[in-house]
Amino acid sequence: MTKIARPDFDATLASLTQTLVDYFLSIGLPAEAVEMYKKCLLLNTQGGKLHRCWTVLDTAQALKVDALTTEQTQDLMVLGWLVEIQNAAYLIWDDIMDGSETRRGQPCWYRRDEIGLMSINDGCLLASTVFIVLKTHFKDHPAYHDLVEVFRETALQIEIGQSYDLLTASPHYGGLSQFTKEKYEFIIERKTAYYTSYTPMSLPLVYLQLATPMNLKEVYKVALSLGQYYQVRNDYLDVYGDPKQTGKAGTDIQENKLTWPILEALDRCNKDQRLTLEKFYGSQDDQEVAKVLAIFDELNLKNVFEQWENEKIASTISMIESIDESEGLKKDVFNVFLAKLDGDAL
Ligand code: GPP
Ligand code: MG
Ligand code: MG
Ligand code: MG
Repeated sequence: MTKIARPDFDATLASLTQTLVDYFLSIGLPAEAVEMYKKCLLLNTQGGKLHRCWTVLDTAQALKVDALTTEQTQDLMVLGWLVEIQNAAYLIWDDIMDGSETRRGQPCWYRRDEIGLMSINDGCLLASTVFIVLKTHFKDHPAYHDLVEVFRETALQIEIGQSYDLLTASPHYGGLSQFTKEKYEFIIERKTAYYTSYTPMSLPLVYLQLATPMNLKEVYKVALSLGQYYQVRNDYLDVYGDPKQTGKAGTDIQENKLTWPILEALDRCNKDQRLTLEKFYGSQDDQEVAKVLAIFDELNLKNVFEQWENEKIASTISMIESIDESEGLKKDVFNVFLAKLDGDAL
């Protein structure tokens, strides 16, 4: 098999899209609705770095002693797209729940005039798409049921994480005194780490039938650490990222989110700063938000993040070094993932 490049992924999506269009037409969905679905699928899977797609393929390549066959490579690219499509559904819903304006440099899907609340159903359709493709593409694969299970479990984990993310951010929840590191760790393990790193790394293990309980446990351990890094950086960039680079404007302060910057600020602030944070965190007013940002700056959160980041990467690397490879897992799976963690790819 020749080396895979971005156009190969694009071609796989084009062919998947055609399969889905044919499927919807065959069950009688009117052509104009099929056209809308197609637009939704294509627009909501564009603009990202396909980080999860690549992880599925790279992980499989790192796991296999022999080169992957052409058929295996194709299948893995399809599985990668399914992770992206499931992600696209959750991003549509997340942007509604977080009151976001932009995603990947475009207005959020629900913000488009012609879409609005139809976006909720569009997210449902994208989420269902995953299972249509699994059935049409993998029903004869020996691990079919396990593949289905990966996506079902992923959905549940994201939803559990999101529910606690929303509950803790609610103005009825009890305020900053209720924010703890333990709650934060629960949220990010479920809403992000699971689907961002564990799902794309465990899918190839399942597909290649290397998913022993020990291998999955080892993958989970490192995937959790990588996913924590990913979400802490996502939280940091929500405050300090350049929207031109991240493609989105932050909303975490306005939405009263339990995130890394506020936890670090609460840990470091004096009494006066704490009073200001308590008063203005969660405000929709730009000037009040600026007061929160000023305290983040006073507390040097940029430096705190840099230090946290270096320590997290170092501890993840030493975790990778201790991975048990005796049942076919390879340390390279994680090194490849680590090497790609530049910029915000959510
Ligand atoms: C990332 O949180 C988590 C998700 C996108 C999962 C959404 C789950 C649902 C059940 C809808 P985030 O809000 O910090 O991401 P971003 O910063 O990209 O908006
Ligand atoms: Mg969000
Ligand atoms: Mg969110
Ligand atoms: Mg975020």
